Amino acid sequence: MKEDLKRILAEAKERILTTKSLPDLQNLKSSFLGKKSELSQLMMKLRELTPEERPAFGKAINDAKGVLDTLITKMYSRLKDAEINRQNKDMSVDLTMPGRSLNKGSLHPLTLVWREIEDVFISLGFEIAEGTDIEDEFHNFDALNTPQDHPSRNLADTFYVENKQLLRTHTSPVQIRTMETHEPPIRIIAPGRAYRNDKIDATHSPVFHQVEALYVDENVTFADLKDTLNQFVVKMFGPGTKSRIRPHFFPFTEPSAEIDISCVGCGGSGCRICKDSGWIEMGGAGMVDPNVFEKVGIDSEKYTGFAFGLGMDRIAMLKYNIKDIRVLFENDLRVLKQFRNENR
Ligand code: 2NL
Repeated sequence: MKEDLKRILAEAKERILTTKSLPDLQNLKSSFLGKKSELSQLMMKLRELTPEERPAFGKAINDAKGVLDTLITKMYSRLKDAEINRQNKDMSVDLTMPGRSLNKGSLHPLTLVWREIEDVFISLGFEIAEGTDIEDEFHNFDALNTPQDHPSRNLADTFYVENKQLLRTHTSPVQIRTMETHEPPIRIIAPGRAYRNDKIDATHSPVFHQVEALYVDENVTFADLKDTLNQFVVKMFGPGTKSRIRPHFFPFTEPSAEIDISCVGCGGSGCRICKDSGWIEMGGAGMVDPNVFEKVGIDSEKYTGFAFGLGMDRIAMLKYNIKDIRVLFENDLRVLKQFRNENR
C-alpha cells in the first residue's frame, strides 16, 4: 500500500505539473482528490491494516491529499495568469505603429488675402468696418453722388431685391454709414462681398470681393492717399512694388484716379501678365467729393478725406497666380489643397 501511495502521488504530481488548461486541471482535481479517486479508495483499505499501522498511514494519505491540493492551487493561479496575459496581449495597443493622419483643412486663398489685407491696414492705423450685403439706394447710390440716370443703377447692372432694396454694388455703403454715425477722424477699411449683374468670364463674377479704405480728418491730402497706397502695396506684394495713379472720373471723388501697381510677374519690364505694359490695374481712388460729405452731414469746409477701392479677387489672383476668377468660387479641392500649409 505504501508503494501504491508513492506511485499515485508521483503520477498525480507529474500530470498536474504538465496540465495546459484550466478545464483539464479541474478534471485532474476530481480524479485525484474526489470521492472515487485512488486516494479515497486507499482510505477505505485502512480497515485492512492493523490498528497500530492505521494512524500513520491515514496521516500519510491525508498529507498526500494536502500536497496535491496545494499543487493544484498553485497550478491554477499559474494557468489563470497565463490566460490573462494572453487576453491582454490580444487587446494591447502597438505604440510603435504609425498613426493615421488627419485630413486637415485649409483656408481659401481669398480668406488668406482678406486677413492679410486687414493686418496690413491695422498696422497703418485703420479699423475694420462691416455692413450688410442688402442695402438701400440711398446708401449705395444717392449718398455717393451717383446721378439718378447713371447707368450703374440699371436693372441690367444692379440686382434689386424688393422694396427698393438692392445687393450692394460696392462696399461704399459701409463707409457712408460710418460717416453718418461717427465724427472725424475716421480711418476705416470695409472689406466684403459686392454684387453686379455681370456676365461670368475669366475676369468677371456677379459676386466679387472688394476692400475700400476711407480716411477723413482735417488736412488729409492727396499725398496721404499716395503714401497709404504705396505702403499697402509694398506690405502686400513685397518691397520694390510701386504704385502709380492715372486721372479718372468717379461721381464720389474729386479729383479721381485709377491705381496701378508695378507688375508682380516681371517687376515692370513687361510680361504676359501685364501685357508688356509693366503695370497692373488694381482699383480706383480719389479725394471724397464735397457732395458726399454733405449727404452724410460732415462739414466739407473743415474736413477732407481720401477713399480708394481695390478688387480683392484680383489681389488673390495676382498673389497666387490664379488665371481665372471662377477658380475662386468653384472650391475644387484639388485647388484648395494647395493652400494647406498656409497656417493663418
Ligand atoms: C474701384 C473704385 C473707388 C471709392 C471707391 C469711396 C467711398 C466713399 C466716398 C468716396 Cl464713402 N469714395 N470709394 C473711391 C474711389 C474709387 O473704387 O474701381 N474699385 C475697385
